[in-house]
Amino acid sequence: RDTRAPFRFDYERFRRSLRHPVRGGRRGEDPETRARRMKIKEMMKFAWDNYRQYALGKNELRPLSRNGHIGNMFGGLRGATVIDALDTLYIMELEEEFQEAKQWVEKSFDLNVNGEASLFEVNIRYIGGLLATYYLTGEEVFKSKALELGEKLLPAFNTPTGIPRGVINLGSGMSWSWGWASAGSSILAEFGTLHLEFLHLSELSGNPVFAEKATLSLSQVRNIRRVLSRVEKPQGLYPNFLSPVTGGWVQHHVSIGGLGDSFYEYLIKSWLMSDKKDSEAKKMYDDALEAIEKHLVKKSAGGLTYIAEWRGGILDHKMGHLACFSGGMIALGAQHGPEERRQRHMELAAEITSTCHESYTRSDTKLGPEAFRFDAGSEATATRLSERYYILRPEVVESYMYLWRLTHDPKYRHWGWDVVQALEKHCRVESGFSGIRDVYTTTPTHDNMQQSFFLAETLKYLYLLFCEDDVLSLEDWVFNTEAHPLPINHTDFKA
Ligand code: DMJ
Repeated sequence: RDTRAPFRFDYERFRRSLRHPVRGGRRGEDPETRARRMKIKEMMKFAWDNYRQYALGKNELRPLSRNGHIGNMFGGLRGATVIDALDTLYIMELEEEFQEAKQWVEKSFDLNVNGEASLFEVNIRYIGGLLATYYLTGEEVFKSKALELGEKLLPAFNTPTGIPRGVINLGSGMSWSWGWASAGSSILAEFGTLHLEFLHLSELSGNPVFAEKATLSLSQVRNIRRVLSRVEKPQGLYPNFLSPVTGGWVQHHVSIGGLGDSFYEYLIKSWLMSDKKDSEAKKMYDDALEAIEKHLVKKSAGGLTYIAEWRGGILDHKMGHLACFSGGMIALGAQHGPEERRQRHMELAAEITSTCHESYTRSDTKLGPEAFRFDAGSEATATRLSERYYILRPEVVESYMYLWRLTHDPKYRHWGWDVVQALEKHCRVESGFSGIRDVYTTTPTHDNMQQSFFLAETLKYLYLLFCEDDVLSLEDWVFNTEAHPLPINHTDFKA
């Protein structure tokens, strides 16, 4: 018989451990900054109101046909936009809208579903969104839903190596690899993007039955590290496909963009979230970045710094929009360590961010394409028709936000404001915001989709760019890869 008293997370103590009020408290900004922030808040309200009116309970809004989209990424779960929007609504003090979203979670968010979900997407959007909203508000409903859903993800780890497979049936617990991933492999950016959320699931588990599982979940993510540190890395690089059966690489494609991206992000953020105690994560990040600098960072003929992709030793001179988060990540990681390294990394971060900015300014809409290249005479522009679209992605403004916070160079706010204006001009339609099919025409066709990450990330990062630094301070929070803030564990805090 277990006689231990059930664990209860001490929320009040946690709040006292924060160094800044979550929504900030500093004053003194100029009227223009405030007006710009208010404009972004209005955009969020517009995106939310239209979703609520036409698509509440579906996963995304289709703003042209004015209906909802469900898709097949979330295994029957609904309300991806609600969960992704919660913390942004809260931070922006859209109180009424936050209450609407909360009520939907309380009354309609059903976890008893039976469909095939992406472990990664459910983790970053649903678990991340619920955890962040719990930490911001202390409302139990968000914690209990996060824990319940977290438990449903655990069977994906039942593989010979403990490296989870990408797809899980949330009802049966059966899991398998993506059909498109070579030879039944798992994806680096997917199994490498669980650590932050799973640590918090562990931390919060109050129910002894769940605690047992959560402890298990903690060891599951630790095991991922173990497998990765053992496997040989070609030139110190991490390929994107790994077999969950043998623990060996399946294909030698390396990318800091799609398929690889957030694995690197979660290494440096795991270290920051642990109050700089998780030195294993820091070392893995430092080593990986060193290999990236050595083998993938290049300068174009026109002087633009970019990070190429690597295919079995051959460079592909291409950067995806997704890879543009790396400016922010490298700047964040540069704050620590010897001065020479700090300066070199801050420069690299600024140069990459500037290249990503160029990919925006060189288009007719002033929004960036899905991928841009540095070959055959092209410099930061898309060369293929299939790469000219923009789906409201956040990575470029994410880097502006970090670079602004870490340098206070006003150009980042100017660049961010240019994006706001371009979004208003080309993506705002009568009933929401839509992606566009070609950034190189001023009369673009809309894709009829308001992605949930537009509310979770793009609008949140833009808003934070025009906030004082104590709103979701980087001293208290790390953002998960869907921009959901998770608290740093202040180990020196005495109650
Ligand atoms: C988001 O879901 C996350 O930022 C993820 O890490 C990458 N893709 C989208 C946004 O582009």
